[in-house]
Amino acid sequence: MTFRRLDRNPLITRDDIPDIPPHVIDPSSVFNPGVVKTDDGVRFLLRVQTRGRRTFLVPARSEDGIDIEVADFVADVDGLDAVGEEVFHLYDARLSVIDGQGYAVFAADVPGACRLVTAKTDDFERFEVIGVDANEDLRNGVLFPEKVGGRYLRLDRPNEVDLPGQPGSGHRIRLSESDDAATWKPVGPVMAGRWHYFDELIGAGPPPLRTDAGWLLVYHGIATHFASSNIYQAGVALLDLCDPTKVIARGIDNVLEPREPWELTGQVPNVVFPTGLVAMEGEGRETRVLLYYGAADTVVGVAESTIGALIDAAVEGG
Ligand code: BMA
Repeated sequence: MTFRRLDRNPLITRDDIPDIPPHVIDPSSVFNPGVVKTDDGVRFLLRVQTRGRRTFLVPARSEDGIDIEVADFVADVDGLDAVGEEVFHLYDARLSVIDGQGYAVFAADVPGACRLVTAKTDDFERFEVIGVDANEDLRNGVLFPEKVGGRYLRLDRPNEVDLPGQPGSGHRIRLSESDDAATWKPVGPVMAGRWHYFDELIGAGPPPLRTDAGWLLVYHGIATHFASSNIYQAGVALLDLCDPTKVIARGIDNVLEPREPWELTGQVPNVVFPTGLVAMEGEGRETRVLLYYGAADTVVGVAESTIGALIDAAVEGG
């Protein structure tokens, strides 16, 4: 078993979210957290959904990644006007620190599409928009935690697949690059969904972690079962350190799938949606990692593994 769920699950539920009038009062759900380890502990940006199905981003922090202190305010995002369209929801933040600077990449639902919005931050509480991919329908944008070949790199996921009655989805993860983390251009495809198997539709999960074996990427894979019931799982792959369009290995099996009652039932059933992967104590293959994920679009779950176990899961049968 690659991931072991911690006993303290679900880690964050709506009961942990304080009322923040007038925005957040007795919310419906908290899920898909952005997570990053900083010099100042583990920082989170929680996706909180109200009973009006409005989305607010609430910061949280933790020393050990488990005891979480949730802020009593919503995060500020300045400069959203740059999107140039009405933004219904800003969500599924992926957080990074690159050369000491904090970043977030958000998905932004606009009429008929989804944009990626990149923002800078010094405290993971206030964000300033620096770039918008205005002409593309994309989701699941994640930054690499360091520049590669002098450039910022990002994994993103074009929304090219129509699901009946649902927002656009996608079946390929792409690499993009940037000189300034604001304006992005595509480099090439990284990996595609595998029809008939666990990961028919895919998207990057948390920002990749550097390992000696390559960039360790946890991604989400969706089994569509002919659209009768979508099952969201987590898969793992290794990308070449110098050229991440090259997939070194990719596991055949998922490494986490909905099994617990709080993953199987909720606002959207059968969903584990990984968005944070943090290296804790230890060295090399023994490094302990914590995976944070939205469960059933209702709560936040956490599971632990090691770098070595995840590399093995990507390589075995991959
Ligand atoms: C995806 C995204 C996620 C969500 C998941 C399951 O397409 O919209 O934000 O958690 O579906 O509903």
